[in-house]
Amino acid sequence: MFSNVPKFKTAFLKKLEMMFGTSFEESTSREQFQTLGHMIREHVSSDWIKTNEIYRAGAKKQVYYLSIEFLLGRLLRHNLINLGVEEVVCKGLRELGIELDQLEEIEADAGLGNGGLGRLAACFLDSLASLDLPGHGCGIRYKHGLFEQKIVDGYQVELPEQWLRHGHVWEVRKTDDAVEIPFWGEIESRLENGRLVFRHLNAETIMAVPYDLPVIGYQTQTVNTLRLWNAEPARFPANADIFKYKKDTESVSEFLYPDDTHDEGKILRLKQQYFLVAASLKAIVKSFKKKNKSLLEFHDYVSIHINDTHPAIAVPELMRILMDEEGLGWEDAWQITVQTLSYTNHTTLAEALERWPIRIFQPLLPRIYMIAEEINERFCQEVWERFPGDWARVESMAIIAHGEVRMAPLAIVGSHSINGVAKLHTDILKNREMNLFYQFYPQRFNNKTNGITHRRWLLKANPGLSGLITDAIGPDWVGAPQKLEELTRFKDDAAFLEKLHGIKQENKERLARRILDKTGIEVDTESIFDVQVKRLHAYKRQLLNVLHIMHLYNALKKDPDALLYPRTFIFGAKASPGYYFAKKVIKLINSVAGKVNNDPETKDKLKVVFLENYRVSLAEEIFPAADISEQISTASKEASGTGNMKFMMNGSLTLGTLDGANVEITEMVGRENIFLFGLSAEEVLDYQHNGGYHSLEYYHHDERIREIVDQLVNGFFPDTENHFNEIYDSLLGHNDQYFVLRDFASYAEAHQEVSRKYLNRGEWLRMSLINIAKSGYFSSDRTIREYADEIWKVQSALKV
Ligand code: B1N
Repeated sequence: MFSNVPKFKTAFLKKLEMMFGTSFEESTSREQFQTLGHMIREHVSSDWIKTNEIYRAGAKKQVYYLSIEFLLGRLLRHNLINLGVEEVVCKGLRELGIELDQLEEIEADAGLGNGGLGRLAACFLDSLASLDLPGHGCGIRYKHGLFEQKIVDGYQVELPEQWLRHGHVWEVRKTDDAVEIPFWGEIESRLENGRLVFRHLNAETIMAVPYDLPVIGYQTQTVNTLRLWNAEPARFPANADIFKYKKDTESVSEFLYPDDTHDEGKILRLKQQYFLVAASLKAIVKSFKKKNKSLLEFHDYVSIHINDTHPAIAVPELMRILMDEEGLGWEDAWQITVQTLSYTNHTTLAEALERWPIRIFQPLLPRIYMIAEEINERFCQEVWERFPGDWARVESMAIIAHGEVRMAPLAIVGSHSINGVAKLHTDILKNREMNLFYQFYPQRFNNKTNGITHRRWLLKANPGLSGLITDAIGPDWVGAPQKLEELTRFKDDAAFLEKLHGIKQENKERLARRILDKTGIEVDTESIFDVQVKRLHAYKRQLLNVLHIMHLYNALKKDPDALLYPRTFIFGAKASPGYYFAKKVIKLINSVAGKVNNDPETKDKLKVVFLENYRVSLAEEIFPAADISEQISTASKEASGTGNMKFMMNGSLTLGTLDGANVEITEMVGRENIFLFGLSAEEVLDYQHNGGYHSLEYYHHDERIREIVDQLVNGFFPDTENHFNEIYDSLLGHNDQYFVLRDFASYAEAHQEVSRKYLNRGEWLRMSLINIAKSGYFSSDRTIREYADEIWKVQSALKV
């Protein structure tokens, strides 16, 4: 039905009639969108079935990527591209008078994630399928994804997100694969035939119903599965309040927790974690059993990855299944568990470390707690034997201590591989945060630098640039992104560079229209588009950016020629609803925008735009239009960052600290093709351990800093008396934990360098081209190959 335009049109019209009993003329855009979605699903169904058959019958190992978040975004265009039918569909629809661009907008943006961690999981799914690797996602089908952000009076307001309001065309409900998950109750142990048998009594059970989504690889037959679990009532208990029971069970998959890199510690979150893990492991074991292999070979057929510690409960849960349900002894079960599981750490921030009070954990998951205790006892014993008398070591490595279950130690002890997400991050894990574990299990630690799918973030998001690249070096880069390197041939080709410029301008114009439409602000597309889009967090230092804008404003007021080149600063950021400081920074950005954009003396040189409700679909319009990518976290705090890679791939130049993957971006492009500033990770960690930083000194000694910091509290923003006291206090009262003032001068200098470089268009474009050419390394295809070869030991299912 997609083989040519006439066939597509006929099939489309027929399908539309059948699905909605309406003529094309009377159909709505939503009906047209649904029709197309169903056609695609039908089209892939035979490949989906075939893929599953190959996996079921073949002796190949399967990988399951357990993640509490999958930030998918929209799938229509992505699926069309991967199936290689985008052109046919686009043309066919156009002949019918429908624009694919507009139909695309009908699809809800599936936002089942907070930020980088969830988006990484989505990029990995695309790479797994595109590389024909047998890898599947396991997650939760949250009824409400990350909240929708509105800006009211400059402040963030959260609304519940409603992605399922009109259904989700891509999903298939699999009622027959539903499983029951027990919580609460008591554990009875009995000796039966010389063996201890455990029974879970008086449990409250929740039904986990899977919804499967096809994960379509790029121009391949492979269709993998993302399985999202929905929580539903199992059996209505007699003599109980059934409304309450229904509400309580459904609440487990109701909301995504909106805390990026912060642990909320709520019981519902632990329920979600066990719900995801228990349901997924049940399904995994069931499908393994169909192969009729001995359980002792489980790890030869199954690899289970735990994305951060959120699914770390897989360690005791797999032990429970192998022992209580399958009858294995501890030693065998433990061997299998460790060899099956692997774990990625995504942050070293202390506030993200998951620890559950025993008083919550034990009653909710009584059998799991018993097993966790035994894992802990055996592990502490081992530590003690290797380091006799070293109580402090045992105490700090223990899985259960001081009334808490610690999830990172649980994940480390129960996995054969532990990886960080960028070289610097992995080094910090090995040498600092997880050093004792590294000493204990040196061979388990390894690095896997993050990546992004170039198919969504370049091919799909930036058709202009992709076309130029294909014209220049042919289409092979889509399957082999490292081939982008061939673009370096054009670094001195003025005509080519001008084309690159033209494409950037078009993308900037498109974004400018979006900005005008959404905010009413008119921006100058000849100005430098300087962009910071990411979650709002103190360590990411949006505050440094906005304080610097205040400084530029002050400078312009004193000297109209102070700015070397006009700038448009663009922000997009959601703050966790309970994160008071972060919300104040959003308000500050909007207050500065109000001031700068409306001052006749500055408004033609300086613009500040805050785009509300930053999400995947908006991101796809922003990256292609950016000149500058702000990656300005306090060094050592950003584990990797992945936005940095998306910008680079679209030809933006990074203005950043040597943090996370910025370090490797610098290695790839060379020091001369990036704007670096600020303290190194080493220096930051040294200050943190040995002291020696006094933010007041920077306040007193730098006039520019004094002026802007004072403006936070001296009535400079007329309508916001006292609004920024906390920000002021964070900088001076609490000694500026994230070294904003310490890095200010260096940051301002780097900005000047940006303007100087932009004045030389040829040189700027050459730098931009080199960034694109070197970005292939940051494709998640490279990352996934490394995981597949070095951690999971899985091979392409199509290779025999
Ligand atoms: O994971 C990304 C990295 O690129 C980012 O640097 C890192 O900050 C991010 C608890 C997290 N780390 N930890 C989280 C998210 C949700 C949550 O509830 C922690 N996100 C990251 C991909 O590696």
